[in-house]
Amino acid sequence: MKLPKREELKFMEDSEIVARFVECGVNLHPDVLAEIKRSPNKEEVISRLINLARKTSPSVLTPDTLERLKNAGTSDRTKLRAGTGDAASVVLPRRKRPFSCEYDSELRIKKERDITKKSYCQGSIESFVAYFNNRFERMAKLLKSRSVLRDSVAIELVRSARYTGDVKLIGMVTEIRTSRKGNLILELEDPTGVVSVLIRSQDRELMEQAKEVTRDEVIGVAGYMPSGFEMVLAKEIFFPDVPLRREPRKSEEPVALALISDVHVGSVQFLEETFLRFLKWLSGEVGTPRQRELASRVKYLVIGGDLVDGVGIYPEQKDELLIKDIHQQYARFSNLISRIPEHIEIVITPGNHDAARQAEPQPAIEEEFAPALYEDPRVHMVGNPCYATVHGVELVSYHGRSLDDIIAGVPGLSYSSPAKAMKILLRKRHLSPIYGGRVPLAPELFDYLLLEEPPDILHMGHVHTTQVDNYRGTVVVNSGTFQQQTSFQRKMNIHPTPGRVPVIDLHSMRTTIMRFG
Ligand code: D5M
Ligand code: FE
Ligand code: ZN
Repeated sequence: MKLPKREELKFMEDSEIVARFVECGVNLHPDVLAEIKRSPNKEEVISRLINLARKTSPSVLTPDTLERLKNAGTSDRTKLRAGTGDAASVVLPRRKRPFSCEYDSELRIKKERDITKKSYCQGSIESFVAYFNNRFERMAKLLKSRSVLRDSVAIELVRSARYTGDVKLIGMVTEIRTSRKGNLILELEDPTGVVSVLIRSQDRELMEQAKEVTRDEVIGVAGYMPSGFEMVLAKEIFFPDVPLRREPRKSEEPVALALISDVHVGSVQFLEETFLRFLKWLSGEVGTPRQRELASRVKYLVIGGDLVDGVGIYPEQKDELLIKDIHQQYARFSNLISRIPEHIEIVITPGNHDAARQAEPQPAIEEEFAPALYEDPRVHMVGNPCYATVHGVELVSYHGRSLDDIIAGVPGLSYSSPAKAMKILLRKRHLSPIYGGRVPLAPELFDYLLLEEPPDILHMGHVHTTQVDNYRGTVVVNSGTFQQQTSFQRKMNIHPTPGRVPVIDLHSMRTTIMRFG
């Protein structure tokens, strides 16, 4: 095979840079091209220049436009020196407009449900009391709206007045223990008191249900208080759940939503080739006619956290990092994102590997670490969880860290079927109920993790396994990863499914899993 000469290689690189700009409808002045090539951080400079071009829409990106970028107060890390000259720019033909361009964007991010820039959390005892009160009140209201629990009473009543007979209660589970005889005892608390609830091991069906109960969630119990007994004997347990007959909302327009997460840029296991194939498909460059048709309908992309691998996330992580600087990791990520076609709107939430507060709810990734993402007019940088309406369809996107606790705590669950764990969280109407487990919870005055309304789409990631399911009309999606199995995951017996992307047609609400791996 004949190897390309040095000049040819260099030419390929130039045309690649030029093509990146042309894809966004901008031609590049040769001086600017030369400037980009001189820059020590090409990745970041290219994506930031593309962002600038997107905002100002010049037909040619000239040294003058560059000057404006410099004056816009960008950080020193990415400043470019502008050159001069009047050589002709390189012109390439523009691509055909994809189908989804025919429809206006209809994305509303519910900022009132986003913690970004409004954390009041102080971490004091009082704030924990206020946080759990907010959770209890709102969850109790959800439970009370179920007809079966309308006649529930305050715990104080069964505790004080030597109560006997049938009783219905709503309370927060403060403790779960197994008795010597194998019965299950739940401590249930409401603002008026605490009571023990006994689930007998011989009540097989009830025991099965009770296995799903976790600490700090709010449940309803129907039971019986025998005379002279200190505990309520449970007959039934009620989770807030999702109504059985609920008509899921649909979009009038035939547009589609792609969901990804856990890209882990910077990790030696990041599958860049696979990710590039995904980007090529989004751009309509690869795939069967049907796959291209679907790509042309993708109008939204949600990225549910773990954009990069981060630095110092776990011991010995350094050995598994290809890019060891967090800024550089985000620069590379932004560069990849800048290749996404113009017409796609992008929602980005943080995960536990990202540069954001670790405690949930997480505010958006900090601007200082990912300036290019903030400059990109197509990108919405939001918190975790994120609540949004897309063409009338209610979407909740949550990174999914609580799945670790649910999978570890509920028997019969595994990392290979995350949708089961996600359905349990839907039944609990809470994204991250357990305090003091693996998920750090911030005691905000408002519980941002509570699912007040059942969503039409529940999106999570974190477990690196793609799976799609439906629970009572809610599309339940785990969007997998673009990272190969890590040594830690090998030890934990976790087998990721990288390169699979769920795409939801918002009109039919059908999901297609695209495979790029
Ligand atoms: O999580 C990637 C995968 O690794 C996900 O399946 C959870 C699992 N994981 C992460 N941390 C832990 C701990 N501490 N225990 C058990 N399993 C874990 P990522 O967030 O991408 O690192
Ligand atoms: Fe991850
Ligand atoms: Zn994660």
